[in-house]
Amino acid sequence: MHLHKLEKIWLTFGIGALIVFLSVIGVSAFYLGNKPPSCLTTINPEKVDTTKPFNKPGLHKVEGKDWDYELVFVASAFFYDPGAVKVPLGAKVKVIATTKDVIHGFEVAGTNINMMLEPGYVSEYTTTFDKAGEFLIVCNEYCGAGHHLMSSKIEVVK
Ligand SMILES: [Cu+2]
Repeated sequence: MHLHKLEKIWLTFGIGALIVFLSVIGVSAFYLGNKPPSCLTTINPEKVDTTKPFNKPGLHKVEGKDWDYELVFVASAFFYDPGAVKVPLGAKVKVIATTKDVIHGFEVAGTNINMMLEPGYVSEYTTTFDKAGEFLIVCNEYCGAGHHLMSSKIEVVK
């Protein structure tokens, strides 16, 4: 089989690039241990009410961590617990949420918090609330007949 000179160059370049990319991914995954940053925390969805921190939904002050507060939410058909919560302005808050039954959404309108809550997994997002006002939490994953009734709110107060 006769290969044109340019074909040889492109084949060499293509195979070389493939080897480089696979080596980079291989070293990153198997030697450095990198993996996608999601779904790292799991939970038994039937024992959410008795599992920390979901046994006490709401805002909790924490010490000695990179954030000032933990805001714990439990979603279930068709409401969020707590149904409303006050957060001090400027506080760095870690939002921790899960669901007891089906997949729910957790979008805080007007912010960039937008998580999917899956049964068996814990979703987390750390943010600083630096704008005062009321922020509506809505479910953006269709979860059943009462989906449109599902809401909560975060009030950022001075
Ligand atoms: Cu829903």
